[in-house]
Amino acid sequence: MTQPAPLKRAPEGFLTPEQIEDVKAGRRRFLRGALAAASAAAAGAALAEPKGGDPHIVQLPEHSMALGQAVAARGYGQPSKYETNLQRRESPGLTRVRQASVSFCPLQGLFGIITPSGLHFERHHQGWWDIDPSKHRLMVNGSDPKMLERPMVFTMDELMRLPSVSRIHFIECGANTGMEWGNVAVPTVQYTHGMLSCCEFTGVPLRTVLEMCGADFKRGKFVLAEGGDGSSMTRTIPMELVMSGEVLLAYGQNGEMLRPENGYPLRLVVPGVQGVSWVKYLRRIELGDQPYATKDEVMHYVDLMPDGTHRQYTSIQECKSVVTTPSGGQVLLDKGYYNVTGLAWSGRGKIVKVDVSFDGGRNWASARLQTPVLSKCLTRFNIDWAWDGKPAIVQSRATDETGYVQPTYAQLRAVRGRRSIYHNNAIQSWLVEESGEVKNVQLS
Ligand SMILES: Nc1nc2c(c(=O)[nH]1)N[C@H]1C(S)=C(S)[C@@H](COP(=O)(O)O)O[C@H]1N2
Ligand SMILES: [Mo]
Repeated sequence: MTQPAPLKRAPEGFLTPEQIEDVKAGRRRFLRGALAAASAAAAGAALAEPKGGDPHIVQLPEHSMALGQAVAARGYGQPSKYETNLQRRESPGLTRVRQASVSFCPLQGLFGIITPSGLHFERHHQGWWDIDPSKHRLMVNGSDPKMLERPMVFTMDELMRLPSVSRIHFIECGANTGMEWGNVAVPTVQYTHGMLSCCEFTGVPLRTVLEMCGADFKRGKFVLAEGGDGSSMTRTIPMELVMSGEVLLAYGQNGEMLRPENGYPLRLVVPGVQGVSWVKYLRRIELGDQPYATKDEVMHYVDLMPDGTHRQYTSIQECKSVVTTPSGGQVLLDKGYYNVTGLAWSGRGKIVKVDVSFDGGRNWASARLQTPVLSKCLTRFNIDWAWDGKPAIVQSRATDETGYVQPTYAQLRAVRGRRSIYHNNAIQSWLVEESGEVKNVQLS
């Protein structure tokens, strides 16, 4: 048996005396002159080369020895060049034109619960705009003159003077996972569940603005929200949600102004409700006494039931979860320990439990819920797994504070059939093959 070579480490630390001399020489060179940064980098590069081929000699890399880049080179910070694979992606052939399309959020590559603004999924019906905030207006009116004493038109500056709140909420398109109603359709969690994002939104409670306008809260039972893009996106919001103070006229997203793709400069935030009601480029709010039955509530965003009828106004996103690692398209390199992680959410409140199965639903164990666990917000869960290298089917099943448990495909299809588009919150299954490859599967 050969003994492992002793680690050659100088008593002063991780440098050999020879390397320390090199560092000093490099510093002298660096201090000497006008081309300081360039020469220091060169010195660093030289030192990073292995010496004498002995891998146990600790070599300082260039980035520990030389000056980095100047601050001004990066006005608005960008991700590392090594992270360029983490992108929103379009599902090829999903829509006829790219202006009425979706880009999916790369859930498999995110940590915690916050979606970076540049990776927030996008859903546009008529393309996105970068609207001049100094020209944008929000009109607030009543369906008849008595509904609201003082109809008003607000500039962005006027809205941004009002008392504001910041809250973290998920937004999920009602069509998320919609391609999977019939059978497995897409390979990765980005495409199965990526019409989902979660940000800190900042804005003025809609209730505050309605109060300023002298709204008649006895007669006013619904509001209509209308967008300023070509889609004329209009949605009815029930007053209970508005009166709770949760519905926001939002201009902030993750600490800065909304991104153009996400409705800059003003969007409605309707926690727990499907994405379509989070009207972007918001230009008008009307208070009324009945639902508006707009095109986006009659022709679209209705649930086709097995008997051929359509279910309307099913706006709340029911409790749902998904394992993001391991998930479709990933490869486990070897058997042994894995931190299995995923996301759970409910449009009705907080997540109280997430169970995970590794054998297709025969046995379940409770995952650790990571704090914060917030209402109508993504909750991150983690659970330990020692993979024995045999085929496994990984699933997660969430329960929310109302006691509702996420259904299996069999349970969901018994009620909803297989031909719907919206509101598929079934338990997702990932097959881990012996090779370590992970595939999207459905258990019948
Ligand atoms: N004005 C306007 N608002 C809109 C839409 C739109 O096309 N126009 N799309 C809706 C739909 S269907 C969804 S799922 C969400 C998507 O929001 P996001 O693009 O910020 O992810 O915005 C909603 N609000
Ligand atoms: Mo949507």
